[in-house]
Amino acid sequence: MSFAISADFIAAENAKSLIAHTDDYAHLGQQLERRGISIEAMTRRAMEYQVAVPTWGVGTGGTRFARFPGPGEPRHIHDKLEDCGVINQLTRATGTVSPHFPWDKVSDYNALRQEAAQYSLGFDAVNSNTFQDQKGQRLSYKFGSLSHADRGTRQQAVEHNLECIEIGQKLGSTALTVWIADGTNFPGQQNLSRMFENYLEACERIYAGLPKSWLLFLEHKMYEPAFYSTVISDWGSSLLAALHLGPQAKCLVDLGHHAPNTNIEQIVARLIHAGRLAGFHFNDSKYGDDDLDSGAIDPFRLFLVFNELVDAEMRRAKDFSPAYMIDQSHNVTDPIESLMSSATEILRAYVQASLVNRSALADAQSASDVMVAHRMLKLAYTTDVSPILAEARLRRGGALTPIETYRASGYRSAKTRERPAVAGSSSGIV
Ligand code: AFD
Ligand code: MN
Ligand code: MN
Repeated sequence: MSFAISADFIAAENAKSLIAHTDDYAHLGQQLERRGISIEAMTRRAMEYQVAVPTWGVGTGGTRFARFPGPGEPRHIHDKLEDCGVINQLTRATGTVSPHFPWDKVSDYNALRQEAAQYSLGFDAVNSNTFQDQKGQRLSYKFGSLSHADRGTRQQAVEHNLECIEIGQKLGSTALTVWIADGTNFPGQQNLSRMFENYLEACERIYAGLPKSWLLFLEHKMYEPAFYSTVISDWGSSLLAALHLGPQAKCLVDLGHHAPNTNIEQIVARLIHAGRLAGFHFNDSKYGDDDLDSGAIDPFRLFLVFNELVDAEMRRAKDFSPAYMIDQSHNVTDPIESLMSSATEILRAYVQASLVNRSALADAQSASDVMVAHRMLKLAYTTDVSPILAEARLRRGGALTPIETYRASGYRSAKTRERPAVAGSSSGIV
């Protein structure tokens, strides 16, 4: 294993806050014991939980106005893997990376897989890209890809997705995530029904190329870049498509892809009911696809999503094994810090949701005792589980204080010297 930050350095940093941590952990243990909860069981759950990091997340993002590059940005997939390695080394919660093609293209994928393994990383779902034109591309996606009015353009987009599956197989992935930007800006621009039919027919050909053990994740998004209509704009369209395609097609929920105030946890519950919840792209938002850090704006909503997930896990819901991924754009923070913080917030929501006494909650619901039921969720949500998260990291060789340890390591300044800014870096506006 080749790590940029040494295990000794992490241990020395951990030693600085170990006494305080031991104290806090013991205190929380007593508190939970009074509620009939074993802190040991919660720590084990935290140790097992993993969320994937997107390769595009370690580069600095931007808006449609500008992109302000950060120092020491990753220049290519090799630098991105190195950064993802640091995130996992300190948090021990992000053991897989979700690549995006053609952004992360290389000539030898077996070598890339080995390179990732050196950082103890594996590959999660592969993401295709038919929302931009690539250099030398024959047909343009300006007016759409999988739903394009032109058959040849649809076929080109299908072939790109099939190529992504091929690459993914070499990397050890088992899922393809498809998000398309297809839609219209003007009423009358296209036939709304025909666009969806074109999309379905194209997806059938992608689906036919899926290996048996693979899943196809369909990601919906309400709007942007199209503003009048979007082909896969909501979970209804996504579920219709998944049901049309077959059992290997599922619906991916990106938390930022809904109208403000949408009850996302109820959408999650419906997809669980249908056995078609693919998984998540975690982020937070105030208005739209803001791609802000998970838990930064509305941590209670994140908790409520996990409340549905833990509920489904506990009652062993059928076909339930969601994939967890982060999908964020870091414009004003160091992406490594944002991703470490986000992984922690996601894990926090998971552990908090695990504190809910499910049978007592069911009793309160049966008795229509609204206040007791609601307060049970609030009790779990207001419990500070930070010592559990820290203990899980510590036991797995990570950092008690990931961001402080990262800053103390000087990793970013070392990379700033090693990675001079290059024009046309693949870390674009996402
Ligand atoms: C989009 C989607 C999707 C896509 C990404 C590309 O969230 O996950 O892959 O942005 O940058 O909004
Ligand atoms: Mn997404
Ligand atoms: Mn998005």
